[in-house]
Amino acid sequence: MGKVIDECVAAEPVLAASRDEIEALQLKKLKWAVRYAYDNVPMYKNKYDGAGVHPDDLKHLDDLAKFPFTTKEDLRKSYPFDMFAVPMKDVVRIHASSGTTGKPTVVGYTKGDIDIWANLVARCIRVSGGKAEHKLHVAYGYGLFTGGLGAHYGAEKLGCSVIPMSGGQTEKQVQMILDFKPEIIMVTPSYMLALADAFTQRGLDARDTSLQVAIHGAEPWSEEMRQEIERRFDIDAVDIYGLSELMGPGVANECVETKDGAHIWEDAFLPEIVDPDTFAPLADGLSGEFVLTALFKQAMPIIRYRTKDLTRLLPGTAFTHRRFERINARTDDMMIIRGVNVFPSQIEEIILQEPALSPHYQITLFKKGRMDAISVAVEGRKQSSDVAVSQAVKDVGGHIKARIGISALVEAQAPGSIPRSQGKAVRVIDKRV
Ligand code: DLL
Repeated sequence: MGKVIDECVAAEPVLAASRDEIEALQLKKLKWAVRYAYDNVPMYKNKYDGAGVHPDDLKHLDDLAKFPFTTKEDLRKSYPFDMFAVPMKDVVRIHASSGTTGKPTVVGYTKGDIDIWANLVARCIRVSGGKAEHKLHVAYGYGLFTGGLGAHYGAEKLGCSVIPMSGGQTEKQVQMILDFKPEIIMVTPSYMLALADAFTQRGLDARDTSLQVAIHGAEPWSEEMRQEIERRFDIDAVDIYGLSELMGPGVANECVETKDGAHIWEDAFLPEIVDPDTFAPLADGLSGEFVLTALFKQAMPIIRYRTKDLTRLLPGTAFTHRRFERINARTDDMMIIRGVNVFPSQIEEIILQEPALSPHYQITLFKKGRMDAISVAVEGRKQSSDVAVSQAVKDVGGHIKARIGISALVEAQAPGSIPRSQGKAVRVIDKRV
């Protein structure tokens, strides 16, 4: 075991609890959570009564599969506060996620919920190698989005000196990093790459900054992107996962010493994988939709939430809490082009394997006559020759055809012209409607 792992386990022995201990703890908390949801939120009572299940039926962890799922639709129907289980006087924070369509989903927190959230994010920072003596630059957006404040409270809890920069103002971000010399940064991976470009534009080498660790999440990112970030900043980059419905960032985090996938904090959440078509539970190791239950929430209980994220559960390594495979696709980001199922991450993987291209890209879906068509805008790196870029463009088109089975119009744009993300990257523009 490495030093960080040892220190984390010493601070929180639950990270090394045996499977039996974890499952016993989960069962105890799960019984509480399901009963609490049933007793305090009419949506759960109606759903469970309708399905003929009752909190008393929960004797083993497997019994949870008898209970209906909770979906984004349930949250939308409860807009804004119908899923709150406590009176407003006990709610100390409200967040909302905008989503791409329809009403936002709203999440409330009691003081106790915020405390647990902060402790879990503090744990995430610790397993990433963060310590109380570090300065931590938060470039996730502050506001209704959970990223900024979630990271902030966790970092403060650990005792870090927090720099609450929020997203955007790229020039100022660079200046603050140069002047305040943070050791840690929490930011989306796509914005981290935009920051790398901003350093280069100023004639600076991003490898010379004080940064040692980046904690990236809120959007999918590939192993190739990790390597690019680590190389350009000469740092360790680790994965943090979360979603507002469950809490925010901090549901899971990768250990900096193993970098082999995020550990789900199983003392606070119960993960399941279900078949995305039949919704039947799947065993560990099999890929499907990630379903999560929060075992502690008071203001807004969440039982069996269908995240739409696709992954599979893996055994613990650094810690006994299970890991999951890096999330690079969602059930709702699948594009169907002339009958072929395509995920943006498949195209990203191909682009990032071309050394002459920058990691920035944008996919556009459009109509060509009655048929769906797809174009992919890529950029050459500044130092790449025109010949190398046009060969790379050809290769990307060829690989998309060969590996995915569709014809895409691949076009190179001038370096710097593809819009840079300031938070979550927009990878697909749909012009078909
Ligand atoms: O993105 C919370 C968060 C903030 C997580 C900062 C990590 C860091 P939402 O806006 O509700 O919450 O979006 C949640 O983002 O269901 C995934 O599809 C995606 N996502 C989050 N983290 C990762 C990750 C925040 N590490 C949705 N890898 C989730 C891939 C991620 N996708």
